[in-house]
Amino acid sequence: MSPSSPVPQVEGTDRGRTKPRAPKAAFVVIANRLPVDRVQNADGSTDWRTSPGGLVAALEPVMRRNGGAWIGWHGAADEPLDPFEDDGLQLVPVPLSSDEVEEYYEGFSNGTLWPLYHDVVAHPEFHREWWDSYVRVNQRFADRAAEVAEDGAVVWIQDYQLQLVPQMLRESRPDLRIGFFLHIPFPPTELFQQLPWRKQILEGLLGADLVGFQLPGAAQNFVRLVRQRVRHKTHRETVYLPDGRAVIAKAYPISIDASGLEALARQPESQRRADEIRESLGNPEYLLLGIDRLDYTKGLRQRLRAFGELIAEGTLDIEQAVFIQVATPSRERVGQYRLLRDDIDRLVGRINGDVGRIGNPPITYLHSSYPRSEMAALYRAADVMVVTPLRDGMNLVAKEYVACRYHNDGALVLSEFAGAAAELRQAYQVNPYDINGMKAALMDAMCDTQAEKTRRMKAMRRQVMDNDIEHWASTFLEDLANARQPHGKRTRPLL
Ligand code: GDG
Repeated sequence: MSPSSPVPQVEGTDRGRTKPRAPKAAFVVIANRLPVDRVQNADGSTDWRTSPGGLVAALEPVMRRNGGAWIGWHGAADEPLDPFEDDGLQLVPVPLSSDEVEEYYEGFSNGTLWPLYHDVVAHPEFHREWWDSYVRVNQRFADRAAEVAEDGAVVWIQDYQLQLVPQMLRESRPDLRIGFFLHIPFPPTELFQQLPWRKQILEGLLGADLVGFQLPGAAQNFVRLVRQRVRHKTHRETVYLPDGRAVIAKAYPISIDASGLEALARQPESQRRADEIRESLGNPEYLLLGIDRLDYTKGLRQRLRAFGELIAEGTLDIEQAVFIQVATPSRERVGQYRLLRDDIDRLVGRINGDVGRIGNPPITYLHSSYPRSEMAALYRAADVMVVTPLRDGMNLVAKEYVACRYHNDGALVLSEFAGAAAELRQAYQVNPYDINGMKAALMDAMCDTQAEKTRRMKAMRRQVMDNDIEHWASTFLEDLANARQPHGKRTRPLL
C-alpha cells in the first residue's frame, strides 16, 4: 500500500458522532490484522504501510482481484478507527484495548496457542483471564463481520487468533457461507488435550462449512479430536453435526505469488543488487542465507550452531563461506521473544568472536525488516537457502527462494518439520534437532555437482510455479462454495 494512500480519520472522543458504516460486501476476509500498519512520521502526520508476514503476503492479491472487505485490527491499541477504502479494498478496523492486546493477542494467541500448536517447542501458559479476553475479542470480530457481510456472503476467517469466530458468526448469521483456514500446524491429540478450553475451540471451528489446514495430517488430527471430545459422527474428512450440517476438514497447502516474485527477481536491478551484496561480502564461494521472523519455532539457533561448527572445525574456511541471517523483528513485547533475541545476539557474537577474522565475520546478522525488492536480491544472491524450523505450518520463504531461482541453480536446505517439506521433496531435507545431520546437509547443498542441484531445483520450481497462491485460494473458495448444506442453497461463485 503506497504511503500516499488516503489517511482515514482516527475517531475523536466525541461520543455523539455517528460511526461511518462500511459498505456491505459479498466477500469478507477476517484476520487478526488488517494488511496495513499505521506509522507516525517525524512531523506528526500519519501514513499506512503494508505490514510484513505470511498472511498478508498470501491474501492481498486474492482480495484485490475479488474486491470485498477485510476485517482486522489495525495495530494501534486504544484507538478506534473508521472503516476506509484503499485501492478498491474495503478495510474495516476492529479496535483493541491495550489490555486486550496483552491478554487476547500476546497472551492467549501467542503465549498459549502458538507454542501449543507448534509441538510445545516453548512452554504454553494457561491463564483464565487470557481466555476470557480471547472470547470477548472473537465475539467483537464476529459482530463486525455480521454487520459487513451482505445476505448469503462468503466469509473467510483466518488463523489461530479467531477460532471461535465461525460458531459465533453462524449463530447470528446462518445465511452465510463460512470458511476457516489455519496457517499454523494443528497439534496431535496428545498435545491439544492439554488445553483447558479444548472443547470450546473445537466447537468454535465447527461453525465453519469448511475448515482448511496446511497438511492432511492436521485435518486428520482435527477430525479425530472432534470424534473423541465432541462426540460427533465423522467419516473421513467430514464431520456430521446433530443439526444436519456437515463440516469438511481438508488440506490446502498455502503458496506464494510465484510468477510475481519471479518477475521481480528477473529485473536487472535485482541482479545488480545481488552482485553488490556478494561483492560487499568479499565474493565468497558460498553464500548461505536464512530469512525468518525472529521466532523460537524457526530453528535459528540450531542452524547457526551447525554453520559455526563447520567453520570452527575447519571443514569450511571463512574466506569460502558466509552466512547472512535476516531475523525480522516479531512480537517483541512477548517475554519468550525478548529472551530469544538476546539468545541469538549472544550466539552470533560468540561464533563471530571465536572464529571470525578482521573484516571476515562468518555470520552477518540483520535484525531488521526489508522491502520486497531487497528480499528478491537476497534470494538471487544466495547459493544455499537454509530453512530449518522446529515446526512450521508451511514456510513461504522456502517457496520464495525457489521462485527466484529461474536459472535452476542454488540449493534449498529444508527442515522435515516445515509443511513445505511435503511438496518440496527434492530439497536437502534435515532434522533440525540433529546438528551433525544438518552439517552434512549443508555441505552437500554446497558441494554437490551443478547437475544434481539443477535436477533438484527444476523439480521444485515446477511444484511451486504450478501451485501458486491463486491456486490455493481458488481451490479453497471453490470447495467452500460447493460444500453441501442441508438447505441445498449454493453461494454465488467468486472470481
Ligand atoms: C505463518 C506460518 C505459513 C519476512 N521478513 C521480511 C518479509 N518476510 C516475509 C517472507 C514471507 C513471510 O514474511 C513469512 O512467511 P513464513 O511462511 O515464512 O512464516 P510466518 O510469518 O511464521 O507465517 C507459516 C504462513 O503463515 C502462511 O500460511 O507458511 O508456516 O507460521 O513471505 O518473505 N517480507 C519483507 N521484508 C522482510 O524483512 N518484505
